[in-house]
Amino acid sequence: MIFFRKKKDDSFHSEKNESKEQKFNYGFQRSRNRLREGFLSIIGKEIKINENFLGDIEAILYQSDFGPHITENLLRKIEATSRKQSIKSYDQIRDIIKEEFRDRFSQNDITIQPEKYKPFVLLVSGVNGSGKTTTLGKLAKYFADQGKKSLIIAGDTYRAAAIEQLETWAKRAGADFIKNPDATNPSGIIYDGIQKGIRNETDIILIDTAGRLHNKSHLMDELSKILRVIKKLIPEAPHESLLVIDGTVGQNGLIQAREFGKILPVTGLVITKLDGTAKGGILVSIHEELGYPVKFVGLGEKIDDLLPFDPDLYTDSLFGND
Ligand SMILES: Nc1nc2c(ncn2[C@@H]2O[C@H](COP(=O)(O)OP(=O)(O)OP(=O)(O)O)[C@@H](O)[C@H]2O)c(=O)[nH]1
Ligand SMILES: [Mg+2]
Repeated sequence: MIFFRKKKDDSFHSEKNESKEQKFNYGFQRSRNRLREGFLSIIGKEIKINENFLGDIEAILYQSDFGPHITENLLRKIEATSRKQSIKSYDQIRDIIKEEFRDRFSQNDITIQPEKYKPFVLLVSGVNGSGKTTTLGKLAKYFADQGKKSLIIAGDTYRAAAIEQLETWAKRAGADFIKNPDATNPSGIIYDGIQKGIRNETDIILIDTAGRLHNKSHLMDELSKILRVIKKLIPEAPHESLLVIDGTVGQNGLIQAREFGKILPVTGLVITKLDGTAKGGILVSIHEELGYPVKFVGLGEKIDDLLPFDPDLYTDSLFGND
């Protein structure tokens, strides 16, 4: 078992001090451009709500992956509104969409209250390559910015490179780090790590796990075991269990992710790589499909590119707010 404490390394932090509005705007740039392209023929022009027009809107929303349910709901709303008042502009359509999204996310509670427990234990899980390790590093930085002391546990004992990757993130975030390069399963290191965290009065313990596919039963069993190990030391932990989902994956990734909820008490989602897709509507689809709150969004590869999800900023970034 190897444990180190590091001073914060500032060289990896973004130089620009962008606001969260700017980050959302930048992260959803591709998606916004795609939607703008779709809406180009109606922006600034007088429109007429008819079947053709609704068909066009449907195609645009589909292309951005808002999914059939949400798209249909929006079309119905536009139609219903047009029966009560005349809809003549894109701005009015946009307002209807915004209102719908506001409703949809009104119950989306992103609150994470690390001060409620000490140590506060946060676990990440998800399929291979979804962005777990990166997210964990970014979270350590997020909590460090709030003056919290974190310990990262390298719970991915399958890939040697995973430990190094995580160690680099821990250094960047100024977090303590615990690993065991010789371990063949994660239980021991997680057990040791939590004990260490308790002893050192760490505020937050962040546990990384290996990527796994839902149909690999031994790996899914291992998740149950991880849960048992955590609970053995702190029965009410993990206080936060975040399922990390790649925002660029299709339905398959979603189906896999759903299986995690059968084993872990998932408390929320982190949707990553949203900067890498023009189909930003996928976020609403994933939320709808899995039913967990979206707590954070990954909008880039830098350490500051993980942001608490904000439905208003999300909608403004997609549809504009001018
Ligand atoms: N553009 C972008 N890339 C991201 C984001 N989050 C993660 N990545 C990239 O996605 C790739 C995979 O990230 P990891 O954090 O290693 O994913 P993981 O889930 O830990 O992978 P496994 O441990 O192998 O299952 C890396 O190249 C990351 O830089 C994001 O929000 N935006
Ligand atoms: Mg990883």
